[in-house]
Amino acid sequence: MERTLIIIKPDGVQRALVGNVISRFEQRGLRIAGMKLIQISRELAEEHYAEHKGKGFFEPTVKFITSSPVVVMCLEGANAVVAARQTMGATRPPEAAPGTIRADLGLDVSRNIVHGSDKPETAEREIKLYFKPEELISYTRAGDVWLKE
Ligand code: DAT
Ligand code: MG
Repeated sequence: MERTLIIIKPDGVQRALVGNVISRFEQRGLRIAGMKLIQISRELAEEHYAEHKGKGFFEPTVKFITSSPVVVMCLEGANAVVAARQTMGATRPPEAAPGTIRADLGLDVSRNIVHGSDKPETAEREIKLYFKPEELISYTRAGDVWLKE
């Protein structure tokens, strides 16, 4: 069982795509371990995007992610990191495969609707940025036994 950190970015919330995006992850089989609506501070955004500091898109990306509320989720499941990235699609919507969130719902890299951790180690770091341990709940859904042999 693996965990990943997902953010429905300001464009997703403002375009009323929250339910659509959550549905896709749920239908994939991923389980919601934690979820909340928050407004990201500049400090948190800079820490979240620290690996991109110095790049041209860093400042606009920080401005954007702090511009309006976001939904943060911790999702749980087998290979959750890779599975969620697949369901999201490639970073640039024109390169994302049809059927993915970024291809179906977006057009431009700067407004690509969702964030998802890129590696298990990143997920561990990012989950800690957004959730206290007591905000994450481990439980079993009735349907979980139907997700694998
Ligand atoms: P991902 O979000 O797929 O992990 P990333 O970590 O390379 O992609 O970049 C983080 C975010 O920064 C990305 O979702 C959107 C923004 N971004 C990346 N490259 C960009 C670019 N060339 N122009 C504008 N925004 C960009
Ligand atoms: Mg990334």
